[in-house]
Amino acid sequence: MKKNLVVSVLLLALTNVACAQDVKSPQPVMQKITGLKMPESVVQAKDGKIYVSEINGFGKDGDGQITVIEHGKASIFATGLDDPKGLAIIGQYLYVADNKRVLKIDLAGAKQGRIEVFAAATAFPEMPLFLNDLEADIAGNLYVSDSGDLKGVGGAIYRINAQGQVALVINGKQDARILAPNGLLMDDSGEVLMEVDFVSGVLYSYNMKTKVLNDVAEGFGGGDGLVHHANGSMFVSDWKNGKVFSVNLAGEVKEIKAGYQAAADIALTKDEKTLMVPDMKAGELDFISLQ
Ligand SMILES: [Ca+2]
Ligand SMILES: [Ca+2]
Repeated sequence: MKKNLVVSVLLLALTNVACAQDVKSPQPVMQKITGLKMPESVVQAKDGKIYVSEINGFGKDGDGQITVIEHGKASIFATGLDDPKGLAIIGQYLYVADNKRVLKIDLAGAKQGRIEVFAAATAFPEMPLFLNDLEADIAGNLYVSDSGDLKGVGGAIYRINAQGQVALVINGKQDARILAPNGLLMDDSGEVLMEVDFVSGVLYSYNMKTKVLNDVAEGFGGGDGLVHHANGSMFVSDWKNGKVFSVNLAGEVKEIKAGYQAAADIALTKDEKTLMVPDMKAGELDFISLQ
């Protein structure tokens, strides 16, 4: 009962974020995209273009890329990345968690497609091991999860300000429950960060002001993507078991789709009518209608 109350309060705060955002209907629900090279994350820009990060060879540098999907057609947008994972858009820039660094790519104008290192590995307080999800707050800070060795050692979450300066938010040395943080979700206040852990499958909320870490829900296996819908519910993907779940305002967890080979970092379309699911091992981007 107490847990449900915590969830409701959190979701209420998160609802304000979604309402404040520009919600348009740029593209209809699309056919599954196939032939992607180990897709990990996806994001839709305001103009309707969908960007997908592709790891390609796992642990192989230089062969990662970003694909753009426009009117159902996929084409390569940027190449030469290492193992790109989490994506976030701030203004006209696409930020990419590229294994041990964070990149910034111009989405428009004369420099479209230009890649810049926004936060190098050396900018982190400790050398990152496996940078994974990216999340922006309304003030323009980025949050990035480091999933460590993916077995429970070296996990951390960092904040990167607009100047590219990196600060530790929380790590496994401070709280033993921080094993392999993956999906991140920021609330409207900019104070409460939700995260789902890839090792424990637990969904946490972390109040950065009071430094209290709360267990919100569990059972997400290899927790990966984490998003919030304006109707109050959240969606969580389980990479290891190929499933996508919804979590309602009461904190109740429901499986909405199974059968993926590896359901990676999910995202909503701008109109919030569709959930986009990169199936990493299948090399596909799937679309789940939420209507
Ligand atoms: Ca690679
Ligand atoms: Ca991820």
